[in-house]
Amino acid sequence: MFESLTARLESALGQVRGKVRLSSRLVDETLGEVRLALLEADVNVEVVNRLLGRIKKKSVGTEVQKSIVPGHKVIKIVHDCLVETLGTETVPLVVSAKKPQVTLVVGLQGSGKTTSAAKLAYHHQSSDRKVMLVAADLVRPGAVEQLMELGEGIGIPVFAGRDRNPVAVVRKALQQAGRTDVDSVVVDTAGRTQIDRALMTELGTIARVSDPDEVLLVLDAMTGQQAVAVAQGFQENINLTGVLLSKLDSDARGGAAISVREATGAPIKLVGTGERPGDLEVFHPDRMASRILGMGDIITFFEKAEQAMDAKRAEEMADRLIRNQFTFEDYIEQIKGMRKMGSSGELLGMIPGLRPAPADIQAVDQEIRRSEAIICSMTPSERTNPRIINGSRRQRIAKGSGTSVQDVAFLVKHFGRLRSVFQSLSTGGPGGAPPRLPKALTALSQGGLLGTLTAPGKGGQSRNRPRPAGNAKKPRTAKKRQKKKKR
Ligand SMILES: Nc1nc2c(ncn2[C@@H]2O[C@H](COP(=O)(O)OP(=O)(O)O)[C@@H](O)[C@H]2O)c(=O)[nH]1
Ligand SMILES: [Mg+2]
Repeated sequence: MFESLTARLESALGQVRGKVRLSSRLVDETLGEVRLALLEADVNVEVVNRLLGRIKKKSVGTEVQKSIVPGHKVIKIVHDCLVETLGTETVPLVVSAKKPQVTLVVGLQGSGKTTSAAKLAYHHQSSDRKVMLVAADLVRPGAVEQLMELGEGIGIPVFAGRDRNPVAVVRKALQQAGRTDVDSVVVDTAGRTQIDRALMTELGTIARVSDPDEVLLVLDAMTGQQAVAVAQGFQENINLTGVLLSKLDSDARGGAAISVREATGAPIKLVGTGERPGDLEVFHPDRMASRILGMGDIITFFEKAEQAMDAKRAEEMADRLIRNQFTFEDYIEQIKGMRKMGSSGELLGMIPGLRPAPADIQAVDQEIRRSEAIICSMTPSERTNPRIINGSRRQRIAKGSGTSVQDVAFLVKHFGRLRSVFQSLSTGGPGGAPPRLPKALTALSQGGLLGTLTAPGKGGQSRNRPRPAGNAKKPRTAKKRQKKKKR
C-alpha cells in the first residue's frame, strides 16, 4: 500500500528530519519535493495546490523554529495537513432505526462492487444483524452467479429474481426482506465502463423504490485521480453518502486516496484491502496519513513530547544547564517528564534511526531507576549543590538508596561532566560556533541527558565494574545518539 509514494515522501522529508536548525530555503526545497512526490503519485493537481498552501502557511511561522525539533515539526505539519485533506474525522456508516436498512453499492464496471457488496454484508452480519444480499446487476454476464457464490461462502442469502428488470428485482427483494425479518439489505447494482445516461436513470429509479440509507460509491484506488472524475459524475446524478475505495492493497501511489475527499467532498468511509470478505477496513484519516508518510515514529514522538514537555519549562531548564545551574532537582523533573512519554524503551525506539537492543533498554531502565533512587536519598542542599557531597554523605546516600558508594560517586561525577558539556555548547563549540540553545533542547528531548548520565551502564555489569570516569565505554545506543546530536 502506497509503497512508491511513501518512499518518495520519506526521501523528500529526510532533508529536514531531526534538524534543529531550518533555513526557509531548506523548507521551500523540501516542500517542493513533497509537491513533486504527490504529483507523481497522480494526486489531483488542485488538491496538491491546496494541500501545499496549507502546509506552507503553517511552516513559516515562529512556531516551527521554536519547537523542540524544528525538522520534526515540519513533518508533523505535513502529516496534520494531509489528515485534513483526507477528511480529518472518521465518517461512520449510517445507522438507522429503519428495518430493513438499505445500502446501495454503485460504481463503474470492474471497480469492485460485487466483491465489496459481499464484504459489506459480511461486515453487517458480524455486528449480529440479519443480512440479505440483492443481485441487481443484470448487465454484466455472470454477475448474479458471482454474488451467489460469494454469499454462499459467508452464509448470507442472496436474492436473485427472475426478472430482467433490476428495479423489479429490488422491489421484490425488499418485500421478502420485510417478510423474513431482515435487518440489513445490501444491493449490488450494475456498472458501465463509463458514466452514461442509461445507468444513471436506472440507479435513480432503484434509489426511488428502495429509499436507501446508504449509497456507497465504489472507486478503484488504482485508477488514481480518474477516480475524482468518476465520483463527480455520480454525484451529479445521485445522492452519495460515501465512498468505498477498493483495491488499496494493490495501490502503490495513493493518488485516488488523497484526491477524492478534498476534490469532491464525498467522505471515504471504507477501504478494500484484498479479495476476501474480511478485507474491508474503516477509513481513518489520521491512520491513513501515517501510513502514507511512513513516519509514524516521528509523529508519535512529537505528540508525546509536546504533551509531556511544557515548552517554556524546557527552555528554562536548558537555560539553567547552559548557565551551569542545572541541578539534580531539574534532573528528577526531567526523568518525570520522560516517564510521561512512556517507558525508556519506547522512547529510545521512537528516536529516528535508533533501534535499541532489548538488553540496552533494560540497562538504561536500570540505570535510570538507580539514579532516581540515589537522588531521592539526597538532601535538598545536596541536590542543588552536589559539590558538598563528601565521603560520609556518599555513604549515607548509598545506604538510603540501596546502592553502593561507587554508584553515588559515579552519578555525581558524571553529572558534573554533563554540565560542562552543556556549558561548552553555550560558549560555542569547536570553530567558535554560536550558542546553540535549540541543540541543548534537542538533547534534552531526545533523552540526551539521560543518555549521558547513564551511558556507561550496560546490563548488570555496572555494579561490579570499576568505572573509569570520562572515557568509559558507552553502549551502542549512546554512541549512535551522540552521532545524532552532532548533526
Ligand atoms: N486486491 C483486491 N482486489 C479486489 C478488491 N476489490 C475487488 N477486487 C477484485 O477486482 C475485480 C473486480 O471486482 P468485482 O467485484 O467483480 O467488480 P464489479 O464489476 O464492480 O462488481 C475482482 O477480481 C475482485 O476480486 C480489493 O479490495 N483488493
Ligand atoms: Mg459486479
